[in-house]
Amino acid sequence: DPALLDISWFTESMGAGRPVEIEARHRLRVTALAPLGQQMAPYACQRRTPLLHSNQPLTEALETLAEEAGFSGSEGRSLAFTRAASVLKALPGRLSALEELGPLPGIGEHSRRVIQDVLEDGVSVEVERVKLSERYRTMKLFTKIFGVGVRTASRWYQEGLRTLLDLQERNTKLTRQQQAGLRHYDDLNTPVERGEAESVGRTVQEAVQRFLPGASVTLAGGFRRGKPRGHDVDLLLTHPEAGREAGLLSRLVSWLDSQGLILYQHSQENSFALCEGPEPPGSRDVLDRFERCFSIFRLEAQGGPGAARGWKAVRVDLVVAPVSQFPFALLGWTGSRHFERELRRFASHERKMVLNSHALYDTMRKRFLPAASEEEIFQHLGLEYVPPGQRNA
Ligand code: DCT
Ligand code: MG
Repeated sequence: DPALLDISWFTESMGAGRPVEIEARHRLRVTALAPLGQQMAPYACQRRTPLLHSNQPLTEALETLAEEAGFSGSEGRSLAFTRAASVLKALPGRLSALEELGPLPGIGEHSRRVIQDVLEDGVSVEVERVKLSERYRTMKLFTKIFGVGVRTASRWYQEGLRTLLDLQERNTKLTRQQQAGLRHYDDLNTPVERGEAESVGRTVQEAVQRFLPGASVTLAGGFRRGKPRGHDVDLLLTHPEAGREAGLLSRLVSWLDSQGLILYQHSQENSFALCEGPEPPGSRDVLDRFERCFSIFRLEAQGGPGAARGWKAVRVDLVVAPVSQFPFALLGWTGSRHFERELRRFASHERKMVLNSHALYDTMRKRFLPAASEEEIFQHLGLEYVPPGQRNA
């Protein structure tokens, strides 16, 4: 019972002279807390992780270190901090002492130290130092440009570039995508509100009906998990009759473009073929293989920063999935990133299956396992269904 877990209010307000009651409450505390480490399932996809949780300062500190490790190319270290943060997000209440954690899976020594510092001092000196460091700040500035990843940002940093102005003044070679990213930097780093995402969804839905009546447009990503704002709009397109979706994306994007709604776009074709068999896990970003359009929409402003100008640039990903792959695409595109990573790890390590956004492959029985819904995919994996709002790992 979550209510029993946080009894610090009780211990703090305990007066003297009531020893019997105190002892009874202490027993409660012990029995309520001891199983916590055992109750916490090792994979994030076995846990329920709500959007709002009680350990924000701790998870923020750990996620800063995860980000910093990613900036330095230490993927393993980054993952360790991400895992620790994810475990804390699933705790039923606020952590007030490190001991309460017990033998929780996935929280290593370094993470424990950070947690202890934040619990005791309110901040971690290590995290504060990272946040102030020139390298971290520059990497953050550069990787927030659409089309700039860690490798490019790192190269620029090594070349001595520090500001967006540096990029322009020193005539740094930029891709068309990065140029668009720089041009719309402020807009693209202003959160997309749910209302804006829904508005983009309606626009796309209306346009899609012109070319393919009956096709559906689904808002995935963080918004499907209940987030009130996000960094982009992730839309999945499909049609209930197999094959009808072919050719839809290029016609859709051309039309949107002709209406002046597209500020930037590049599309890629579907490169996934079931007959090839499954790809080895981790061989390539599996989300890359649908017919997909990376775009920047020109959204009529509904107040907010773009109001005076009348419009705002918004990042939109359009992804087309054949209906047979749709549940896999929906599961893969709903996230969170860490939840997805853990689902794939669980599938491979615990079930000898390969899961990606197209299909689920059973390597023991050497066959694909079809699914008509997300629920069926969880069933194939022998996992309890986790609704989107609880996938905020
Ligand atoms: N995804 C994933 N692995 C990746 C990239 C994406 O599993 N390497 C999934 C998880 C979420 C979904 O795709 C959409 O990605 P984002 O838009 O980056 O994430 P988000 O949760 O929607 O976050 P935001 O609210 O910031 O857009
Ligand atoms: Mg998103």
